[in-house]
Amino acid sequence: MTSVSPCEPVRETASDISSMEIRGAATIAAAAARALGEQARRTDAADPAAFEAAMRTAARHLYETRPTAVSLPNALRYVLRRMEGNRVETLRSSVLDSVESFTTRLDRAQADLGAVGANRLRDGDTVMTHCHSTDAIACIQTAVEQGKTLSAIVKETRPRNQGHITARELVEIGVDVTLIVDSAARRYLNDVDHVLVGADSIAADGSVINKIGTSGLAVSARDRGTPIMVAAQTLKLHPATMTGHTVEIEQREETELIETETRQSIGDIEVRNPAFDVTPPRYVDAIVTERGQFPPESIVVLMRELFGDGVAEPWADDDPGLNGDRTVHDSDTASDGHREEP
Ligand code: RI2
Repeated sequence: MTSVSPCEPVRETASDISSMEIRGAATIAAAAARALGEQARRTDAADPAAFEAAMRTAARHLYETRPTAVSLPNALRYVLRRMEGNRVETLRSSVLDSVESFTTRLDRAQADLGAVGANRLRDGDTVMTHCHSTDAIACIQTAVEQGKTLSAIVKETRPRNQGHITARELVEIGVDVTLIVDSAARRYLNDVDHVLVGADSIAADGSVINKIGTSGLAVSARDRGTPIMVAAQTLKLHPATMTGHTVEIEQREETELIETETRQSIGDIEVRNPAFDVTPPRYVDAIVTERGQFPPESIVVLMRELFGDGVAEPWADDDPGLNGDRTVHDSDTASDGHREEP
């Protein structure tokens, strides 16, 4: 099997995803799909087999960037599964069509999800956020567009402070924002009507894999009786978890936490920087999707409807089935996939 190097836009997108220049599960998915479109446009393949091989190589390159957000393999799967034709030109146009339909569906899903989530928010409510999620922001934005006045307590979300992005976007849409350090969350939970977070992956058992710190926040919120709402379009459903696979929790660079010099001045320590954690379903009140809201325990029904029972890995030369190589690093499980819907 010939192996060609991915085109420049694919390599750039992959590098930007790894470095988190491109971040957020939905944004990563859209960028990966667009990069596949660029690969299709630029592939100068002599025959259909060479074209397909080039597409698979590009998809693998993108797949290997970050392991936790299932939106990435789901996006790659959506595009590659619709690649069809027995001429290079037909294959190319099928990829370009599916990239376009994928991004259109993504936008529509987020708008529909926003409307569902907005119904849970009442005029005058205060929401606590963690990290930055476009799905979560969509709920708040729709509620504001409906004429509701909302306030937000925004956790800064160490180590990369994505809370600053949330704060800026919420200010732009007219929400009163209070920024807090992560460790102040419990203190402010009494002032909050909802905890609202996004997700990188949702497992078949309803576990939510999201930015590190989500699970601690959920436990504290449950203790205070504050409802926890997860905004996650179905692109975040992880179909491989239906067959018992688990989700790898990304470990990022130590330097995100501490500068090398400071670390050396402390002495011989280990530094761990997991990017995500797993919130068990018992701490989650509702998973809000574009298909409606679900108690976490029933998300598997939607997952079966969307993915069936099997999940392929169409970027592998022998397509052995998704995520066989992915291991779990957390005590709870989560998983990966997508059939007709992104
Ligand atoms: P949307 C982010 O991960 C956060 O964990 C966020 O909750 C999740 O992606 C979903 O984002 P990271 O890429 O798809 O910042 O809702 O590590 O935008």
